[in-house]
Amino acid sequence: MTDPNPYPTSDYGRNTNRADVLIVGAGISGMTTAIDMIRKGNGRNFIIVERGNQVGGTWNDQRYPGCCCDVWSHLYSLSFEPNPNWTREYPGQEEILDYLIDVAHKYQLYKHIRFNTSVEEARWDGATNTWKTRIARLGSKDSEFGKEYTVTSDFLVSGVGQLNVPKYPDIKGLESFQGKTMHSSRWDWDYDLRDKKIGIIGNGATAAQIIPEIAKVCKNLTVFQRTPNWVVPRDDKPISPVTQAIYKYVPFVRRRYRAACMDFRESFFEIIFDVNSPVHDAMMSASKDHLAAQLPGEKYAELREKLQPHYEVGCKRVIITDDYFPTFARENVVLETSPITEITSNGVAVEGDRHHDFDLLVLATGFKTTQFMYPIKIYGSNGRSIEDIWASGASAYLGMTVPSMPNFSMLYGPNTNLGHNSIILMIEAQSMYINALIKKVKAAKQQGGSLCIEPKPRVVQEYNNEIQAQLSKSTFADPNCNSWYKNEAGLITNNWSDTVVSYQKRTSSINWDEFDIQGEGNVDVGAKGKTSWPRVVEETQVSNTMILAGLATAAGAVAAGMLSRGTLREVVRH
Ligand code: NA7
Repeated sequence: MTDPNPYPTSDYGRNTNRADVLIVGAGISGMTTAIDMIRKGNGRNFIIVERGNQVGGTWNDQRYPGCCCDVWSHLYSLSFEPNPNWTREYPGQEEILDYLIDVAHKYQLYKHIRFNTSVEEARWDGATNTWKTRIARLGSKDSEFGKEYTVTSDFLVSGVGQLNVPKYPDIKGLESFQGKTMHSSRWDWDYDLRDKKIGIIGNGATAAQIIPEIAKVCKNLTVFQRTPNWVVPRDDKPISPVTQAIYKYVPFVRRRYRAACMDFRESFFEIIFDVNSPVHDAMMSASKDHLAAQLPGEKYAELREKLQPHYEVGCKRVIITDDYFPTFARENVVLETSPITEITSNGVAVEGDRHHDFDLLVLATGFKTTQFMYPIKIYGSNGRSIEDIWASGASAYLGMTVPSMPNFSMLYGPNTNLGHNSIILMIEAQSMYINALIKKVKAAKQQGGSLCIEPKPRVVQEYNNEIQAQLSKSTFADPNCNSWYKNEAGLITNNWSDTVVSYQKRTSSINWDEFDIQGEGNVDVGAKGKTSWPRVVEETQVSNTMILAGLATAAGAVAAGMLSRGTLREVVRH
């Protein structure tokens, strides 16, 4: 008998483009989902498509000077891939990217990833219970094989996140500027900043990192601020080689430190959800004191007034920095608060008939955050588009699943962003939940069937009513400020409404009654219609006092043991 398939092929058909799971995006979300497939027994039959040329998602895109994370490095890492070697308390972009590249290598993710590849459109095929996803080849040689192809998968995962597509400001004349223009997330390092006149539009978390760096080298810098931000001290410092060694060889200490970081950050939740809490007041005072200390005296009174926000703290992302305010004391830096009227061929005009000339215009104007999945077109059961489902604002059950979108999940989707803690904690919880959904679809396939699983619209509606009611009491809802957390209608589509721990608890089981499940092979994968798994416990479980008491007791027991052995030896000797 002749072998019908004499050439070895990969499970995740490289040439046939057939896989159990298609993951869109090789950032932290896509990587974590893929790694959990491997770790949780869902196999390696997955393809990851990535528009960029490297893993890392936002950490591969944000290459601007000064780019770093505003969450401590030991908390901004995967719980199952701790990194004792972080060199600073707050990690820089390149160090985070290095970490993610190492993790991708460790789990051999590169062989699954197709870089320079863009998802154009995904359509659910109800006849076969599969997704057909149209992929464009962006690389020049690759596209000689054909500009597009289709991947067929049983499950589709979006890991594109919320900070993926740059938002260019809608300002008259932007196209007419003849100098160099750069969006912050598309930095051109070949452009020499020395002796240049630079304008930067925006003063959010990104601009606050760029401004101190470029001010040091450019001729002059004008910062266009529309709304001031709450800024608090950062207190970043290197982590010494000795401390790194302790974290490496005494992992308990590192875990303890991470738990302490987690506890501290979780306590910040009250700043946003209880304006009467002492921690809310403390945050406002810390910010005001920071401003007064960094720009002191009468000389800077006018500057301080311009930089002082007049809305609830937490409504916009609080900025954590020590070098932002002092930059405005530099001779070569100007804070421009008059509204921009127009961008001209050689600069920016502001109200009051004034004009600033520039060589470079930096657009630190954020991302298209409320148009989740943009610009990918997705059509679910009966051809219904996600745009149609989200006509009045994006929403998803637990931020992951969407009615009429079978066998589909998102990470870092609607209402899962945090104002107070590390997003990686949320992503890990989502990845485990999504892997439980994938497991059920795979189990049906192994039985020779196929399933179609989507959340019940009533469940999703009730869930959204609940979280929106909670969010309406938060500082995110303050009508005196706009932020990337809300859509144009003012609906908070981006942020989670509670603590990380509450999200972890809520997403550590699936109640299958909450889903419409159709098709053959609906294998019971859990007890009482529910599948559960342990959440990743990050917070402190046992107090330091108890640990010290435990250590004292243990030390006492050891000492007593040694003493009695010594006494015994003495007895034997005599
Ligand atoms: P953000 O936080 O969305 O900030 C965008 C900034 O750009 C903000 O200061 C805006 O002013 C300003 N902006 C946007 N459009 C305009 C126009 N048309 N005119 C003037 N100013 C404008 O983006 P970032 O990149 O800083 O940060 C995003 C997240 O990335 C951050 O929170 C971290 O989680 C990482 P506004 O405040 O709206 O008046």
